[in-house]
Amino acid sequence: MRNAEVTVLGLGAMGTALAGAFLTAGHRTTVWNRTPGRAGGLTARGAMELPTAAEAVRASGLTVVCLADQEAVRQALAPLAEPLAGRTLVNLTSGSPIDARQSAGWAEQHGVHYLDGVLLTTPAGVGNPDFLQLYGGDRATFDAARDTLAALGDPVHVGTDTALPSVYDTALLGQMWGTLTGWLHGVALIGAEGPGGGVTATAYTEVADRWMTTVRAFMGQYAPQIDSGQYPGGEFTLHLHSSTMDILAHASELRGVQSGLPQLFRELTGRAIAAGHGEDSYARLVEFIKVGGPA
Ligand code: FVH
Repeated sequence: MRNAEVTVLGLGAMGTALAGAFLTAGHRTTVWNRTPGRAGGLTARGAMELPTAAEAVRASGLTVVCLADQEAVRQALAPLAEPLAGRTLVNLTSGSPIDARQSAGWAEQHGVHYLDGVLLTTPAGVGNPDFLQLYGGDRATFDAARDTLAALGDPVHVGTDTALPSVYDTALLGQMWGTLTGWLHGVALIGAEGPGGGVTATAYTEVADRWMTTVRAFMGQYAPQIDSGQYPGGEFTLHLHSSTMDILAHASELRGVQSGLPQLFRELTGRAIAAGHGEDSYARLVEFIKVGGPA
């Protein structure tokens, strides 16, 4: 839907990028910022800056709020219940699942259609469909806003629970840190002096990037095992994982690499094998990661 009306509350680094992406997509964009004077580049591109948040909200059917934190959102939204009533509010401010539920409760109380969302990118990536943006809330509300939100990237509805995007955000960041730490361990290991060492990070990463295809294949194979609770080990059992982990630990020790990862891998796998699951797949370890899993 071209030339839709959209309002952006907050012109920090992220809010400015959001408003810019809406303008690039051809949407009539209204902006407001607590401190005036932040909209110069945007008004030069056709954005309308209004002096109060209430006037800005009234200018569009869809408002996106992206402020420093959820306390700022609460402060900014408090006087906006009446102008927001019947309109759609999308909250792209970082926060906890509890924050999301509280904002959704406030919105419902005042007849505001609400979506909570996360943008898994920095301002530079806003508008790039390769970067994830996840939304939680009423599906019809999402469908109505989807074409406008598509200006920011590729919007994905993860469910009607408004707390979901926040949990996805932190889970995916945890996956990113785990993957990057494993990659850094590999860079340090193969870059260290010694037989087969001294390889540059760039050279190693050309191979490591191709290896991620295999890692993704394992994720796709293990997800249904986790959902079913059945973990057939097939050709790669925890016993085999364990023996190859010993090689990683030994090589890391010899080369002075100290990420703590070999110890973590061996501790987790050791618990599962001690509990009798040595013939199971690596996915069995989820039972030892989950809250309340076997100690
Ligand atoms: N920047 C990033 O890379 C990350 C990417 C992922 C998402 N985060 C989250 O996005 C939210 C905004 O982040 P930001 O980088 O745009 O933040 P700032 O540049 O510091 O701008 C903050 C804006 O918030 C306004 N503000 C602060 N307090 C209030 C308040 N009480 N009432 C109204 N507005 C408020 C501030 O206004 P001003 O100081 O200019 O008057 C800015 O517009 C954030 O949740 C990140 O975690 C960014």
